[in-house]
Amino acid sequence: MIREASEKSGLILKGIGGFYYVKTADTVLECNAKGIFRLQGIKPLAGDFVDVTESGGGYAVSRIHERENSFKRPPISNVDNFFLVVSSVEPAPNMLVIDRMTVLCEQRKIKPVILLTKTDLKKADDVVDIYSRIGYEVIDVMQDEASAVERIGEICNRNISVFSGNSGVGKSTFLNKLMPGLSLATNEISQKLGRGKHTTRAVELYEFNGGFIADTPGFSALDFERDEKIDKADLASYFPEIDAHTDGCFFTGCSHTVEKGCSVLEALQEGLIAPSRHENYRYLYEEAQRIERSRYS
Ligand SMILES: Nc1nc2c(ncn2[C@@H]2O[C@H](COP(=O)(O)OP(=O)(O)OP(=O)(O)O)[C@@H](O)[C@H]2O)c(=O)[nH]1
Ligand SMILES: [Mg+2]
Ligand SMILES: [Zn+2]
Repeated sequence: MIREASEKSGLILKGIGGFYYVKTADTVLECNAKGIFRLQGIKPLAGDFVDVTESGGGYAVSRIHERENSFKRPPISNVDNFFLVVSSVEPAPNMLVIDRMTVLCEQRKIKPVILLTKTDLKKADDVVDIYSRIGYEVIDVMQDEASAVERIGEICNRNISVFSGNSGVGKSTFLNKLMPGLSLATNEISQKLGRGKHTTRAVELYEFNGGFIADTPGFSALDFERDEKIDKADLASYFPEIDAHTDGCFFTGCSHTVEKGCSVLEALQEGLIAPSRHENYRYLYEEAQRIERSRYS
């Protein structure tokens, strides 16, 4: 949701090297952050709505208004729409990365939208099937570019949206199509590494359709360590199609991974749940369990 800026309050468009660029009602101010944030272990984020005060001849962020939500990767707050950008090839879809991201969105009560790129090079019907079946919107941007642009315009109207995904999937490339004149740097895939080159270096919000869209640095599958806490007891509720089948389980507290009389496992057998989704659920469940154990031992 876009909040109304004043002369001394506004939205952080970008934070880099200890500077924050705050869009107030009439301009963009380059600001430091007040020392109090560091003492409190809080870092202002792109997407934060903040108050600004004059400080030592310049400006400083003096208060961060309450966040509706925030992500660590990409570092951004107050997200309304999360576009998970997935390319069919270079890099090929990594279902575990996709499912980690959908879980983080669901945890924040955001329905992710999958933006599929590079289908001019290779189709990705499995991605379309798996994610549209569970109720996520999948937009193949190469299938019909004009209607993709129109649909994304509708979704992004007057709110804050983010483009996130592996390095090299084409986030910046598509944002350039969405906002002609933007001219974001894009880069070829490294032939040697077979992945993107981390061309985009910082999260940055751009004005679009009465709201803002963020381009973000890509991550690689290896980047995910344990920086996001997921409670294993809640994990099933972050997989809509698993959540829909938990009512009939024989055991209360069923983990839906191995139990007898598990209605989720039955649904999996019947083909109602995609094998990759359940496999990743299991993986994330076991990971959450390991993390919980290491925390309490
Ligand atoms: N054929 C084809 N190439 C694409 C498409 N989208 C992006 N590319 C190419 O993919 C490469 C990487 O695109 P970028 O837009 O830089 O990727 P990015 O996701 O912004 O990457 P980072 O900034 O590193 O996270 C560029 O060479 C693009 O031209 C597409 O739909 N089809
Ligand atoms: Mg980029
Ligand atoms: Zn179960």
